[in-house]
Order: sequence, then C-alpha cells, then structure tokens
Amino acid sequence: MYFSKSFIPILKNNPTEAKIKSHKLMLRTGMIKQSSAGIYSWLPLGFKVMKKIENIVREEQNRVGVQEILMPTIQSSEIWKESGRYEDYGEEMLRFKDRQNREMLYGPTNEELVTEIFRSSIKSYKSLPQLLYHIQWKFRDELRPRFGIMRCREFYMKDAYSFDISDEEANYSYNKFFISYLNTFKRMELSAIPMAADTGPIGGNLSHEFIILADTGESKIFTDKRIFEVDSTKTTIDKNSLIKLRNDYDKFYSVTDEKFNKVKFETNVPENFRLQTKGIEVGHIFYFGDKYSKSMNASVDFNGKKEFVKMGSYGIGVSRLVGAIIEAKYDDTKEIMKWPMTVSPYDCCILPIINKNDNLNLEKANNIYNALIENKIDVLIDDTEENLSSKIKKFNLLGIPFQIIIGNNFNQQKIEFKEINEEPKYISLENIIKILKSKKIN
Ligand code: 5CA
Repeated sequence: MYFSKSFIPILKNNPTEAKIKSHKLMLRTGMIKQSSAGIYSWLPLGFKVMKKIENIVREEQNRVGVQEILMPTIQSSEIWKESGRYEDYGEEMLRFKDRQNREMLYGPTNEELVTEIFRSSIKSYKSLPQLLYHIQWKFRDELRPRFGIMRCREFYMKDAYSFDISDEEANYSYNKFFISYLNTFKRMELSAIPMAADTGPIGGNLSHEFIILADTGESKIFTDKRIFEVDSTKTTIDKNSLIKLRNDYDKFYSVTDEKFNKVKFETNVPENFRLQTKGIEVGHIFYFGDKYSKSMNASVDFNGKKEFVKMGSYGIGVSRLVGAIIEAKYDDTKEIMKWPMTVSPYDCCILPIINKNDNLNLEKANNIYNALIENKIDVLIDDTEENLSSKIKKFNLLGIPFQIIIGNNFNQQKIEFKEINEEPKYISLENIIKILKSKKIN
C-alpha cells in the first residue's frame, strides 16, 4: 500500500476527548472513528489489527477442538423468556420490535441461542462433548461507555459454549479453554493472568477472568506475585496435564475486587508477594452447570435416562484486545508504538527520502516494495514528500515494527533496516526478507 493512497487519517495532535493512551493512539492514527456514543467504525489500520487478533483467536479455538459457527446478531425474545433472563438483563439489552410486532433484541451474549441450537439436534450423550464458538458483534447498552473501544456499546467478541454429560467432563472442557486462552494471549505478546472472578448476569459458580496488568485497566485485582511465574509451556490438552495447570494457578490467591476478601488475602499471601493493582479483562470464562439447560430443556439420553447437559461459556473481547495491546506496548511519553508482529497492521514500512524533482529514491523503494510483496510481506511505503524525520515520527506512532530507510547514500547490499526503537542494521534485501519471514511465523 502506498501511504498517499491509504486511508489512514492521522491527526497532528492528541485528541482531547481521549483519556487513556489506547484511545488517544487509536484516534490519532485513524484506526477508528466514533459514529455515536460507544459505537465505532473501524478504519483500515484498526480493522487490519482486529482481523489479525480474530484469526489468532480462531486458530487457538480450533486447536483445542472447538467448532466454529455463526449465529445472528438479532435474536428473538422468546428464548430469553424461557431462560428467565429477558427481565433480568435490564437496560443493557437493546430491545425493539419488528414489523410483525415481535419483540426482538440485539444479542449481548448467546447462551440462550446456542442452547436452542444444541437442543434441536443433539439427542444422545454419545455426541458429547460439543464445543461451539462464534465471533460476532455484540451490543450492550452500557450506562457509561468510555475509553474508546475498551468499554463500548457495540463490540466484537468471541464467545464459545460447551455441552457435557457430567461435571467432571465439563471441567475438562473448561480447562481446554483455560489453556487455549493462555496460548492465545501469548501469541499477541501479552501476559494474561487467570483470576478467580464473579459470574454476574451469566451465572454459575466457577469463573476466571484473564487480566492484563495495566494502570488504566478498569478491573481492580488482588494477587500473589508468584502467579506470574506459573509456566504453561509444557501443558498438553490431556486431562491430567490440564488439571495440574489449573492447580498450579489456583494455589495462588488471585482475585478481582468482587471476590476480594481482606482476611483471605492476608492469610494466604505473604506480605512481600502481595500485589494490589489494576488490569484489563480480555477474557472471561464461566461454568454454570445446568442453569440454562434445565430452564430451556436441553437434555440428552444417557442410557435411557434424561440428563440435562452441563454448560459453560467462554468469552474473549476481540475488539477490546486491540486497545489492550496498545496499553501494553505504547510508550506515550516517547510517542513510540510497537505492534507485536503477529497482529501488526503491516509487517514492514519503507521510508524513502524523496528529493524535489528526483524520483530515484522512490524508484529504489518501489523495487524493494515489489520484492517484499512477492514474498508475501505486507508493506506500507511512504511515498509522500515529507522529510525523513517527520516520516520516522509518524511511523513510530503507527507502530509497524520494521522500517527500511532509503536515503541518498543507498547501497543495495547494505540497506538500512531497523526495528522500531532499536539501532539500524545495514544488510542485503535477501537478509531483510529472511528476517521478516522468520518473524511472521508464530
Ligand atoms: N457469555 C459470556 C462468555 S461468552 C460473556 O458474555 N462474558 S463477558 O460478559 O465477560 O464478555 C466477554 C468479554 O467481552 C470480556 O472479557 C471483555 O473482554 C469483552 N467485553 C465485555 N463487555 C465489553 C464492552 N462493553 N466493550 C468491549 N468489550 C467488552
């Protein structure tokens, strides 16, 4: 993509309405545009990042055997009346009527709809477990939408649902999501800590929030610092390996504020390991047994007996993750962002110095651009006539992790190649391609 033709509407200064750095950067670099309170359009730069995040989420769901479906955004009130949540959900639910005067709603979550799908087809315990997910827009009419896409009204979520025959099997499903979440966030270079959490309007009694530490986060957390050292790299999706991982985490007191108990915190955590801080909730998993299956009559035949299935649900804030990654990776004092390669909107940028009435550097840049594109490296080339220091300033903000700089003393064998905020290397195009390709694999 040529910068002059791209739709990346960069602002000169930080927008005054934004209070946290992710919101500032997203508006400043034209990743999103507000359309009304808590509702945003995603412009190319933001959309590319979100799609890459979505894809990582998808791959990690598939890897633990969850099957992808797509449910609609609009749901009928009928199923919510069956579960009893139509009244309970209150004003956060956006309700309206269609032309036949039927009560409809924009889905804030999908426990009811997926239960209805499940019960209409699955009749025997032999088809269990069933693990289903979709990635779809949600709407919650938040009282105070704020911080841009971090707490908005329309947001993009991955929600998954598990159906099992027993508590033990359901726990196994829960643990598969547990490890898949750790792996998902790791691929985005985020360290997300699973913390015991409240279940709120979803219900049930077992729940973990996955939290990324950040001062600007809305979740208050109380944790034992030793939890940061738990190592999940050797965990497989074997039942016992997963139980061990859960135990490794659960033995440390680590909770969100709704679950906080001062006495427990102080008795369980030695003083020097206590940490009280803030974080961003990027994922939330719930086990609620037969809460929905009973009220909605979702059962299977188990050796001639009718058994209500045991269910859990598992969310990831796909759009919120865009902001969470910025909170973790953006140095707003130096105005330098660096996207993890796995989610970066582009892999590399080319910044040629373009002299007046002289296209030579642009031609050289074009040759490199074509070679990179041929190698499936996604490149943004700055073909504007701005001077190099303002180009670098602009691209430090855009956060594309690698930069190729083409100056007047360009040498084909020693091209200036730098990772944002690091010293430049002078290497051949072949080596640049090699490095970029190796960084893309994750
Ligand atoms: N049904 C369950 C699990 S699928 C559920 O809805 N869980 S949730 O309410 O915790 O939402 C899942 C994730 O969506 C959260 O962890 C958070 O990352 C994201 N999320 C929730 N509300 C918002 C919001 N208003 N704006 C942006 N992201 C949100």
